[in-house]
Amino acid sequence: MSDTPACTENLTTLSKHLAARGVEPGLASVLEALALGCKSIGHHVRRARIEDVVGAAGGQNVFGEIQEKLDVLSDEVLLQCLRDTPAAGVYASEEQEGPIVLRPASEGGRFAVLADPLDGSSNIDVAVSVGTIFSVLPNDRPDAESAEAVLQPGRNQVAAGYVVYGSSMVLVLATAAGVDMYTLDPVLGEFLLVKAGIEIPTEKKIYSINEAYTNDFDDGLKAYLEFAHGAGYGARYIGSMVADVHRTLLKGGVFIYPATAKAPQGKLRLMYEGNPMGFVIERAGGAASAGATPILETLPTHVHDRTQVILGSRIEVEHVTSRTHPA
Ligand code: P6P
Repeated sequence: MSDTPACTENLTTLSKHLAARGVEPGLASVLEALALGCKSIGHHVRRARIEDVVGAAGGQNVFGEIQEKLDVLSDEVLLQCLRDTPAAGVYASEEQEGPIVLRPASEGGRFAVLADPLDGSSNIDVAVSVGTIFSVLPNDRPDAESAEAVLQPGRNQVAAGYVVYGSSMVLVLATAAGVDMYTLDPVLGEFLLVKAGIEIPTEKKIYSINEAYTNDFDDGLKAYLEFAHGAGYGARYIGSMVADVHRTLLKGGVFIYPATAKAPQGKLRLMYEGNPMGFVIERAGGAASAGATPILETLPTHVHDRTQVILGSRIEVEHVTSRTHPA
């Protein structure tokens, strides 16, 4: 046996690590399709100004919000990637009126994918980090052929994650085995594993909330902010959920998007923002609350339901909910 040194190149690709994690091939194919779609979306985000895809598309989404050109493009990319994936049965997104049945569970469409194809897209024209958020549910209910198959609590997710289009393209993926982080190597065109088994710090004096809405906050949340201000907390708020949650996952702290007078159910969407981010944070050892109960326990009534989000380090979430929702 020659004594040449072992290769030190990081060649642990997403596909290789999913297999090593024991992720079953059908689910792995859906996650690899989402990763492919995000590589394409990230390419367009980086070239947004060059390709003149910054700005409004001229239409509105189902909420009457102005659709950015890249919102529409990103949604089409994910949909195309999943149409080409036999295990993908249903697709739903912030940009779609309702869920789309790609193929019945009876023909192999065993998973439902819900996505916010490009979260925070209004930040693109000022080059702030944005991202794609995705949630994967089993498409195994008796009514699997119907769009309602996606109306499941977040506890049912089999995988969830996000890609941050920032200084690098970072994929964070949570499965039953844990939370892993990959960075895109632009030369290889592969997401390479950079950290396996991420665990969120149990506490960190950072809170992330849009304090411009303080007058709308309930007394409990105002009491929390008074506590944080007096206990030497730092404030960090980017205004792009993927960026704020990614920082919270890696450094600890708490991210809060509460109910306000303007958004009495909260602004963020349950199925493709609260649930996937809650799954990632809980799998990393943190907590994700909708106020009185965990986000993942919420029973959805509609694919576009909204939710409060209080997520991050377990101790930091408790500092908030013990004041907003005392036992
Ligand atoms: P606000 C971006 O528009 C987004 O949907 C999330 O990415 C972000 O966390 C939130 O809205 C920011 O909302 O009201 O603070 O501007």
